[in-house]
Amino acid sequence: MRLLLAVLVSLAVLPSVASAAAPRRVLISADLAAGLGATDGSRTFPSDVDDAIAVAWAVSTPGLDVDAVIGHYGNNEAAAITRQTWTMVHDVMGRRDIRIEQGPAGPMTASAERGRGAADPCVTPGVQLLADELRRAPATVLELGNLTTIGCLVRAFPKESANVDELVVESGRAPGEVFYLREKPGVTDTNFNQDPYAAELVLRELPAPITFDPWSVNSSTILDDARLDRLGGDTPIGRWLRENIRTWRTFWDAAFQDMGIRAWDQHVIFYLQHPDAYVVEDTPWKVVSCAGEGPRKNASTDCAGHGPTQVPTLDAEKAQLWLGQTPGQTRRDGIRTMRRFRSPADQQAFLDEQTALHGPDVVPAGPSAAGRAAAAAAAQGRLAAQRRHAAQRRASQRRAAARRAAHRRAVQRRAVQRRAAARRAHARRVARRRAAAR
Ligand SMILES: [Ca+2]
Repeated sequence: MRLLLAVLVSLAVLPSVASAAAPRRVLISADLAAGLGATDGSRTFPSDVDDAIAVAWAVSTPGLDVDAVIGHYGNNEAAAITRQTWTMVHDVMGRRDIRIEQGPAGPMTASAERGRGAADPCVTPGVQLLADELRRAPATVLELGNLTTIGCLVRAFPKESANVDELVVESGRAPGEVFYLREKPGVTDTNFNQDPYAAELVLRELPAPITFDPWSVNSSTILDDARLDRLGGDTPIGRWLRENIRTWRTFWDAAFQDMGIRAWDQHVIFYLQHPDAYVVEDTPWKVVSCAGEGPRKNASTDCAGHGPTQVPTLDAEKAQLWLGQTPGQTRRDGIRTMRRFRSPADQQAFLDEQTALHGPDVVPAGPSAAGRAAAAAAAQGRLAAQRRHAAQRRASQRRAAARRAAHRRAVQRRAVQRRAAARRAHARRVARRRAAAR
């Protein structure tokens, strides 16, 4: 997810699929911190909740087969995050078949600067688990936080990293894009900024396609209070999520008056289920360094939003990831970014399916009217989405069939022409032989 540096609030924070056919095998790396407070003494704000909603949604979705979740530093400390992931996935959702381990507790940047060794953040059960799972079979990897886990995989397990079939990441921005929320600046791309070193390593060296869920998408949609009040319906995970996002809602509302919360990481989950719901483009990329001198540190750099009047929260920004055409860009096959929803109906489906936590583990139980309404809404949302995607698949199949038919006709036409030409040439040879015989 994404996050933010805060703004008017002393320190706000926030950190930050395939369908039909066989389920898509998925491994998730995340900083799932819903319900956690300030555990390291340096924070005064609660932790963002989007990873929890995203992971619960992925685990509940029939088209996704989640085999492992790695908990790492970001929205909170790695150990607390990993414990919270166990609680939610194993205890509340009852999915003890999903393996969970602790990943990096800090950025690769630091280890790169001080040289590797005992404090190397990559030496963790979580990075090992990710490598083990990839050795077992290829999988799609989702990164809902900073890219340290994946950077560690690339560096320590290059062979296994070749088994990533696609990496989907919540991070990035258009070139020069300044982040505003309710017209307030000062927010940053927290996932990228926590470890630009690992992010650049992954961009350069991971062989798989990488798809980004950038600011224009991840900040685009608010889960409003009415939806949050019925998130997950009358189920254990629904009740747990509603309980554990309460503090964050209060905090967020005070900071941004959003009347709800932003759905940052959740786009990664919806994209896997409905890739056609977004406009996705191949993109060049560039890491823009925000390092600078003087009391305002980076006020003279090219980073978006920086300058003599920049808000203080951007003083700590290390670098920005620009996805799009820009001087000094790097281009590599397979780097893609979502730009926006394809249509308002797609955005509506994103909200509806997420609110229902669409999936077999989330069957609203009991006689409550709210539960029945949520079930009906969920069923309707699923049906509408299935119809829409079936229609898209049929249209796509018709176009492919038309292309194949045209190709067959062209091949047949050329074959007929070749045979006719051969017959004419043969007739000419026969005529010449006869003329010579006479
Ligand atoms: Ca996150």
